Amino acid sequence: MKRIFSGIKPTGHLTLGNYLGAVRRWVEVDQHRADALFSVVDLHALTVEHDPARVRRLSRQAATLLLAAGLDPERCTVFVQSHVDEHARLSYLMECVATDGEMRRMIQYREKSGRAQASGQSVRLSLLTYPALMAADILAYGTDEVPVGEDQTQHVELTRDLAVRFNQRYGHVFTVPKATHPEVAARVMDLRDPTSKMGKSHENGAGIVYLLDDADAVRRKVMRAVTDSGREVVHDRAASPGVANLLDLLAAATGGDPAALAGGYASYGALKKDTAEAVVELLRPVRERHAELAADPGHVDEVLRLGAERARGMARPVVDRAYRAVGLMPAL
Ligand code: AQP
Repeated sequence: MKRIFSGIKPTGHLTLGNYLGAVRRWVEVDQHRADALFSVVDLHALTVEHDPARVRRLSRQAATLLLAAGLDPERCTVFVQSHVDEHARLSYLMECVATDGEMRRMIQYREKSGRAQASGQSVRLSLLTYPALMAADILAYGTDEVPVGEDQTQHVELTRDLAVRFNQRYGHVFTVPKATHPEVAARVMDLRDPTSKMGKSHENGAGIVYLLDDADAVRRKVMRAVTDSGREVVHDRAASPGVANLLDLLAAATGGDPAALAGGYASYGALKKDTAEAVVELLRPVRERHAELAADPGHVDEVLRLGAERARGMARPVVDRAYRAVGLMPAL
């Protein structure tokens, strides 16, 4: 059976981008077709300035939302990254295989370090080495596939390179994984700035639909989405990114094809209205189930405890093998 691993960072409230780009497919497809692990990758949240209490709160909320969205702990493993020491253990070996140059080439590093510097913050070393930890997350489980949004493609490519390099140098230890993406909405764009992705850590939330937004907030954000000065509804990401984004969202929420849907609209207003209602209906069951689960934190804790136990059992032999392969002496 195929092994799948993917994760989500508790750097902010989960967004519609996270849902359509990743979580929905984990729920509807991945957990049924493979031995799948899904993790709240909290160590990654420490690579930028953060409030410890907020990270803790968001980690629990993210785990609760994954269950609310439909991940079934009977079918897949849901856990928190920092509960499984093997991630940090293997990350160090990945740093010993990776080069400084390939880390610096990562788009996410360039963007986030640029943002930190622009706001007068120092850039954490862990932001640079982040892809080594992400490679460890994936490789520790002998992962075949990594279902992610398109923004993560470069990191998965680097993971592949590191796995191949490690295997060539030290003998075969790691499965070489590949990234998979959803067919529609692999990149959901910010409603107010449709040339940049909808990201949960962005400061201005006006263009971001959060999974826990109520129906009125969703409607308000979609109705205020930036379109353009034209009138015609066409699906053209280069010429009309805001309109294309709305069509992508509508298609992802209703199951249609974005270019075909465009033909049914004579105005941006009507498109926005239908998109808003489709998103409200898409998120309604997730929000309702989240409220039920949040009222029973003991249940979520137990799911995470069992998930970490299972994940540890899978990762430990792989990481021990990697430690032996590079020449480290086994513990006595
Ligand atoms: N806008 C998006 N469209 C499609 N997929 C997306 N993903 C994230 N945003 C979009 C996918 O969701 C999964 C988990 O994402 P993450 O937690 O690793 O990243 P993030 O939500 O982008 O988090 P950050 O820390 O808040 O980053 P920035 O600063 O960019 O906003 C991944 O599979 C991701 O592809």
